[in-house]
Amino acid sequence: MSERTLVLVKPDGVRRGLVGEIIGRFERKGFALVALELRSLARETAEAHYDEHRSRPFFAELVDFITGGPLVAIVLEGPGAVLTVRSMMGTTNPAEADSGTIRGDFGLEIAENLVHGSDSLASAKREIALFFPHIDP
Ligand code: 3AN
Repeated sequence: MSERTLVLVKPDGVRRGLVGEIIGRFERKGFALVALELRSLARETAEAHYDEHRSRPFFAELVDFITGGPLVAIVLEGPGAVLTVRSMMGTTNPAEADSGTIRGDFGLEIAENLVHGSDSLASAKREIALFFPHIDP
């Protein structure tokens, strides 16, 4: 079934010039671009986005990082988008991610892991509404 999911090219990906590479992978896979914007996140938006991690020791570092420069927010659409995007990203820690995944090919550190993708359909709906309130999640 066709789904929508939220993808972020995080500030490290933008800084390193990997926006085209990362979006290109999703385009070549066959996903449709529904929304795409370069923007800097307000602290409140970042804290809402990462709400589930609020009690984790790395929360402040995570919010500093994600608000530390422009990122690219994208809504992608396609069959099974949530799971397929997650598999194309690779595991959270890039040092352990498989080659052929975005994190496996371009990352080394967990705190700078280049991309975000919604981890469930429910998260996708919540995150799309947070980033693109005018778009149907
Ligand atoms: P994913 O991004 O693969 O869904 P989550 O949801 O477990 O991973 O973590 C959200 C974000 O929090 C990660 N993308 C990563 O940037 C950051 N993060 C997770 N674990 C750590 C950690 N141990 N140290 C620093 N940052 C972390």
